[in-house]
Amino acid sequence: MDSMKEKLKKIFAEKFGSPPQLIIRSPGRINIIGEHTDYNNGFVLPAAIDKAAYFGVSLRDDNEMHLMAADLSEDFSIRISELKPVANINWPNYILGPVAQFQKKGITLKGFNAILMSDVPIGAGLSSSAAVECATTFAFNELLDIRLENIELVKMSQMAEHEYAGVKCGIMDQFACIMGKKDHVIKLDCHSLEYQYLPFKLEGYKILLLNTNVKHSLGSSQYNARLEECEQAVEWVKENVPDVQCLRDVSETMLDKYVFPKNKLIDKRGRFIIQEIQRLQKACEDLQKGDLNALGKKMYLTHEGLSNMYGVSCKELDYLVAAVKNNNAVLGARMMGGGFGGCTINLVKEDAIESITSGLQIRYESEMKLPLTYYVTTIENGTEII
Ligand code: GAF
Repeated sequence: MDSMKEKLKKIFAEKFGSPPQLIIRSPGRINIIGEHTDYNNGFVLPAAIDKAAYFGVSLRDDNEMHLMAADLSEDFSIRISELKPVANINWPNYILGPVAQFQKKGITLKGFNAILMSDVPIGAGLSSSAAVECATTFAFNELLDIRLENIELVKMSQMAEHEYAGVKCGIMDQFACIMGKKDHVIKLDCHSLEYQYLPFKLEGYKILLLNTNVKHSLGSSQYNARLEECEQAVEWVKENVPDVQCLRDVSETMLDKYVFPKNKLIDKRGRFIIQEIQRLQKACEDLQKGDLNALGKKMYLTHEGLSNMYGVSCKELDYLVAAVKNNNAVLGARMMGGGFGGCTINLVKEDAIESITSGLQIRYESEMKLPLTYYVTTIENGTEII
């Protein structure tokens, strides 16, 4: 963290003449279990991690925004009065989107200079975009002393993703990013937004992320398609059970009666979500009992469901989960995040990491024709000033 901060300060001073007024660290996230449940008003179990976006910013006297993505050596400028999503490059949208959210609240921002650096791998399913959105809302809330509550910043960052990145995401990523707490996972009820921090004690085990290096960008249209499929399932149930608002309110018996006869695919999508919400509740009990074995088994079940029922995996993710499934040193593994690429999350015995990764790298690269990268990650605090 310190070296990123020093590097950012130096680049900022070289580019804009003085160091930034404020530097924010804003983390990526993992999710232990509870995938695609957030936009169905279910529960999720995410945590903020050691990989993060770093955002240095200083106000200007005019209304120009001068942005730089230091890792890409790319610049971008626009006047605040001309704010709109950018079509040909992605990264400015994760800063412009949050700025637009302040404007929507009637809060006019002044111009600013900003530099972005990040060690959250892009397209790896670790929410590199939420990290930047949250860094931006958090920074302006501080810099202009706006005093919005953290939960408001979470919602603004989520809306930025909807409006400037075109992904109708749930609230999990931005919530985990801003609300993360060191060594704890967050059990979040995505309906009421009530949450609870559960200690995540791994004793002898580590969280290993295996990156397929399949960029999950293709997934954004499929992500929105899954959202619509879930809405369709709810609509069919609602015709018969008017109280139902979301899949959280639907039972498998209701699917049997009102969805299965109409469309088998929509039934499978909905059934996965209902089972996943229940699985998460049980997984939290495992965690509270310290039964990591039982938790791990549920992670494998989640993967099976995401792959066979929800249809958001890919051959590379399936390969990596299958490769560790019968290994006694691995308690659980599954694809993580939106899907169609990105990382698997694995709970692995610390002393087995070296042998697992070295063997797997060779096999994966030869069979999938892609490099396999990996990160041993830790759970850290959410977005903060550094
Ligand atoms: C992506 C989304 F941004 C989240 O809101 C969540 O739905 C996740 O996919 C799947 O659980 O990360």
